[in-house]
Amino acid sequence: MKRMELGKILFLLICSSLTIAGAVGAPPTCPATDVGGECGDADDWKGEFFPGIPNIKYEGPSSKNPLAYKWYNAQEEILGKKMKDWLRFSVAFWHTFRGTGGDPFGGATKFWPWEDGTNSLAMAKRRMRANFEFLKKLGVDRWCFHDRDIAPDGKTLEESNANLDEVVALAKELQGTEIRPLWGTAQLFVHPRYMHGAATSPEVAVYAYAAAQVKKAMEVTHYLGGENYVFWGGREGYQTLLNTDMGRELDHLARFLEAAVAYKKKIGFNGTLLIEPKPQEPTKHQYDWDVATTANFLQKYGLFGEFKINVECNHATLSGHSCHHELETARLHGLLGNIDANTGDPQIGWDTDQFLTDIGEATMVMISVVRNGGLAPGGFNFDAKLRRESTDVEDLFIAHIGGMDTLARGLRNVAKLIEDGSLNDLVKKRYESFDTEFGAQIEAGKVDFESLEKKAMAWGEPKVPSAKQELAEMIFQSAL
Ligand code: XUL
Ligand code: CO
Repeated sequence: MKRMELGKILFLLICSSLTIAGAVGAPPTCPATDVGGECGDADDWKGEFFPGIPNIKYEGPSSKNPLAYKWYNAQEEILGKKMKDWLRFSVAFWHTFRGTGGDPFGGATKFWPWEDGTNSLAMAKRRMRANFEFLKKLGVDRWCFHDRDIAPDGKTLEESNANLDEVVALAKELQGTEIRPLWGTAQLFVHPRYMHGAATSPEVAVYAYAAAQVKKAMEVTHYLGGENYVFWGGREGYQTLLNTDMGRELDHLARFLEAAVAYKKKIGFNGTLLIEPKPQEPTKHQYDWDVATTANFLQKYGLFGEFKINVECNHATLSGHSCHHELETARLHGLLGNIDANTGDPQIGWDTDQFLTDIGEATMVMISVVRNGGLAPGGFNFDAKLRRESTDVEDLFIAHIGGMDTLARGLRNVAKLIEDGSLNDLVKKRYESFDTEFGAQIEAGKVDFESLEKKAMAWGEPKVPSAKQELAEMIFQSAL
């Protein structure tokens, strides 16, 4: 075949697949023009958003009801605290109420009945009402949001702020006395102005715009009684070092965070500031690569003590660590503040943001949380979404119930491991040679190289015992 013809065929194939991708998906179930129907351009909504869904209750492990908790029993005490106080669950507004099921190869698959296909203020308010009905039915009293998830961008910063104020006023009313944001944040990665970064953009006007957005997002988080504020630097990184002054960008990021600390104090916001590491995606390299990198950054710029870390499990695995490793690293630095509870897929190399269903992983996560004495004022934010193919409203409930039960089961397993004590004994035994007088002197920093050399000569070749890894794994498994 001639090259020209082959090119033509390829071109036609590409065009037809693009047409297919563009055509997939039903129209919104509630078109914006449907003014006479259930969803007009007002934010009101007749009846319930989730009419077939009851308030979710604990029914115990033998229950077969998908709309009930089998392991999460909010008021039950485990290891000296109520389950609800260990777990402090939160719903992520962006996934649950703005997730469309779209991916790079296809558009939306989810058209919730209350959506009218617009990003209007009226729609934002109606969505907020759906959010609070969802939280109440689930029995969860925390939620997390980005400024631009909950209210539409305006033509100017002033207009965006006014939109946000209007939606936040409604959220405040709907929160009542029970519900509060676990954390708020500013979305500094979707708008094209942030394509080179926000705090690390080489454009000073972008740096200023980002600061203004964070200032406002901190104000509304404070106003809503939020307990934390998150910085996730999705575009704070680089695509190539050939065009990047990394030293200058890191300095800018530190100045930006210093200014945020100063503003937090100025407005009397007592919430914890959290940095959420992620190694890459959307940038090729994100500056807050993992917990250790972030801890070092905080130390270098004198910000230690002002920030804690929000560990996201799927980000942990993207950086080549386990979630447990990241949690333990954060905990040992005194930086463990919050968990974005999700998981990745071992066969897919990107941030799939799935609900955690692996009981072993959940147990390891809860080992760190229990060692940390809990997460408060942080908690578990379900930064997790339904699969593209899950399109029923009830799937939103099932996914959260599953995630909550998995972590609750992890907590119960930790209690079993602690009660049994043999895993703890195994670890303790491995280090018992340091529980001697000489070992204690080493740990106290009182032994120099000359004394160590003398001991080495006196003791001769050390007898090195087994690590007992398989036994440790067997004990761990027996608690699941
Ligand atoms: C992105 C991510 C964000 C942050 C908040 O990977 O995790 O949703 O949690 O900006
Ligand atoms: Co996250």
